[in-house]
Order: sequence, then C-alpha cells, then structure tokens
Amino acid sequence: MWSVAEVMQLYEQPFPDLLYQAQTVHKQYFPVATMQLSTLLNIKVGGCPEDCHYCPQAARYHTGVKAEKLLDRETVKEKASIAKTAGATRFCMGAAWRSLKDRDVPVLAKLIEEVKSLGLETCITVGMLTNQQACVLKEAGLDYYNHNIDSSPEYYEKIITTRTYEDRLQTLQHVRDAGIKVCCGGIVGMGESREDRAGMLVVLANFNPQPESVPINQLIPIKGTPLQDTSPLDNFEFVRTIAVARLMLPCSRLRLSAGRASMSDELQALCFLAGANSIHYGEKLLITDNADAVNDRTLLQRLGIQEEMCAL
Ligand code: SAM
Ligand code: DTB
Ligand code: SF4
Repeated sequence: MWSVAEVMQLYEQPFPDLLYQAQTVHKQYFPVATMQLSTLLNIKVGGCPEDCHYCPQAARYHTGVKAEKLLDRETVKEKASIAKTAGATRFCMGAAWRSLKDRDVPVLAKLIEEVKSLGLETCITVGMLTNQQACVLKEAGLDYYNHNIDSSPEYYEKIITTRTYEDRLQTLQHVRDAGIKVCCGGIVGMGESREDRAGMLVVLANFNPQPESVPINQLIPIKGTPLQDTSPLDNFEFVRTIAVARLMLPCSRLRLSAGRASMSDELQALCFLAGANSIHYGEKLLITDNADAVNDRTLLQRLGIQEEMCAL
C-alpha cells in the first residue's frame, strides 16, 4: 500500500534520477518502444446535469456545446471502422450522462457488439452504472470501462459537488465485479497541489488489482467553465507525474490523454521516456480537437516507437 508521504519522496528526487527509475521499471514490464492507440467518439454530446468544473458538456455552463441525441448504429460503426483503418486498436465511446439508464443498456450493448465485430477493443465511459448493467455490457463484449477519480479525495469537492468520490469508487467496483477491465485516471493542472497529485496516484495505485489502463489528463481550460482561467501546470511537473505514475503502476497502460494538442513533440517525447505508453489518436477527444494524427504517426516514427498491433 502506498502512502502520500512515500509518493512525495519519489516526486522530490532530482529529475534525472526519477526518470531513470521510471524507465527502468517501464522496461521491466513493457517493450518500451511501443504505443497503444485509442480513438474516442462522443456518442451523446452535451446537456449533462453534473457540475464537473472542467467540463464543456455540463449543461449549466455556457460553453457553446449544444445537447444532441445518442448517435445511431451506422454512424458509430462507420467511425469505428475509420479508426481501425487509421491504426487504432481500441475504440472508446463517451456519453455526457450522469449515470446509465436501464433503457439505454440494450442500445449500448448493440454498439459494443458492432465495434467488437470489427476486431477493435471496446471501451465506454457513460457515467455511473450498476452491477447488473455492467454484467450485460460485459456479455455484449465490453473490454474496458473508463471512469476517472479525477483528483485526490481532498481536492475533489473543489471540482465536483453533484456526486461523491464514494459514488465513483462504487461504480469502479461494479465494473471490476463484472469482469470488465478498469480504465481509471484523473486530471492534473486544475490548481491542485503536488500533494493532491500524489494523493490521486495513491488512490489509483492502491486499487487491488490496479487499473489496467490509466489516463492522465492535463486540464484543457474551457471558456465558460469555472476552471477557464486556471494557470497551466509546469511541464516538468507534468513529466514528473507521469514518471511517478509509472513507478506506482508498473503494469498499467499509462495514457497521455487530454492536453496533448498543446504539447510540443519534445514534451510528449519526455512523457514517453517517463513511461507513458498510450495516446488518444484521432481528430477529436470528446468536444475539443486532439493532437494532429499525421503528426502523431510522424512523431512515433521519428522516435522509433512502434504502434501496438490489434491482438484480435
Ligand atoms: N460523463 C462521463 C463521466 O463523467 O464519467 C464520461 C465522460 S467524461 C467527459 C470523461 C473524463 O474526461 C472526465 O472524467 C475527465 O477526467 C476528462 N475531462 C473532461 N473534460 C476535461 C477537460 N476540460 N480537460 C481535461 N480532462 C477532461
Ligand atoms: C479520459 O480520461 N479522457 C478522455 C476520455 N477519458 C473519455 C476525455 C477527455 C476530454 C477532454 C475534453 C473534451 O474534449 O471534452
Ligand atoms: Fe457530465 Fe461527465 Fe462532463 Fe461530468 S465529466 S459534466 S459527468 S459529461
């Protein structure tokens, strides 16, 4: 079990020592020059009742995002097929819901079946869910469920008030109990302290088993949200966070998630050296533009990093 004090000690080391350790652990558990590519699709845009202070899809903030209906099967299939041709191995569908309603479960199950039949790994992120719902989705072929803790337990109330940390942990337990792989991470650069970042990583690393997939999002400040004017995190502190996460979560796929579009090639390369071995790949994240896909492929080539192949 990790403690915040231990993690603070990891953070406080000289940058070269920390990176050396992270690389050593990375090499023990993964072929280091490989990258897993996940493409995102927003299947239900906007109109969300929650108050996540960072989110462009929360109905209560004036972000210019209009609520839309759930996408139809044909559109989803077409987008997944394009993602596969472009080289993604995982397709992640997101919906701006507080929680999953029973009436939407069969619809989602069909979408999962369609995506799975293309030979892609499947992932969804649709808010809170029950154990029964998780079991139906597992049966439909769901490989991963993304549900983030977002912050340390202490900082959480500054970011979200409409659902509790405990609610999130419960959903994650339902996912685990149904035999679905867990994708769980958080956001940095929301004005939190290093101790908060350490606290978030402690929660992630103390899950037993640890999440198979860990997205590290850098806040994208969205106009109209309470976090719109948040100062950016120091780049080296971001790389340190990746390195510390790699040390604490040796077997997890660590994903450079939101925020990559505003990172230089060199900063991304440092993150890969620190242990990040997955990216979101494709035109968009959920609402915002993602890093350019052609540049991503060129960057991986320049660094001699291979894309992970589809195992299915
Ligand atoms: N509504 C579902 C939920 O909250 O569980 C699923 C979608 S939600 C948008 C998925 C995750 O995206 C959030 O938990 C958060 O970590 C991340 N995210 C959303 N907006 C972001 C932003 N502006 N910057 C960085 N990460 C963001
Ligand atoms: C995650 O941790 N990050 C992704 C994915 N899981 C769903 C979403 C990032 C969203 C960034 C802001 C937006 O485009 O809405
Ligand atoms: Fe809704 Fe998810 Fe955005 Fe929170 S992060 S407001 S739950 S869409």
